[in-house]
Amino acid sequence: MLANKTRLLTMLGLLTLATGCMPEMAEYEPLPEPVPAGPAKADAPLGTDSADPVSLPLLPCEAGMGNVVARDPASTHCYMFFTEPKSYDDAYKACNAISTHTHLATLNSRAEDQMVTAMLGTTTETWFGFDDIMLEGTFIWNTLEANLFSNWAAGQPDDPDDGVNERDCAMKTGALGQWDDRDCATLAAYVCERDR
Ligand SMILES: [Ca+2]
Ligand SMILES: [Ca+2]
Ligand SMILES: [Ca+2]
Repeated sequence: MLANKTRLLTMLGLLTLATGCMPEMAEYEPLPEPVPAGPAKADAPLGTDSADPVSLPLLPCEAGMGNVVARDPASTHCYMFFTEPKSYDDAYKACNAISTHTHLATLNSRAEDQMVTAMLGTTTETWFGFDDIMLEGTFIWNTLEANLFSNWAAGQPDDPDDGVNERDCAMKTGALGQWDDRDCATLAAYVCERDR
């Protein structure tokens, strides 16, 4: 056995001498010169520069699961609607657990609000990320985005501020998906938004 192995190594050595190269044992290639920064980058074919965030492919919306998934073509944000009923707090945590850039949906414009309403089907109670838990009467987005739009149903919000009937979390309600402040402990469907 050992003799066979020695013979094999000898043959390999002769082969190497004959061909002038040894497979799998080439000298280490020197590292390529660093690519100079600046205008030279423009010569690289599109989509090959992984350091450029613009060229990164968009993650598929389906990666976050959900019962209904949609992408807003304008903002590229993904919306994931979950029908499993949760409290506002648990829904908030469930959205945050999906990824760093995912949160209870923030409905910052009429178009965004309507797009999400269209995802809900026959579900008439859905949490999104708007509450006045911190300061009664002052609703803020869970992302702290600017407060530019609201779609309260007639007579809402109607928290009596009596210290008993707390209604601190906005819920999309009814076929139109208009907003109503409700008890945050109420179990309802919820919609998450992934910014990127
Ligand atoms: Ca949003
Ligand atoms: Ca309230
Ligand atoms: Ca209410």
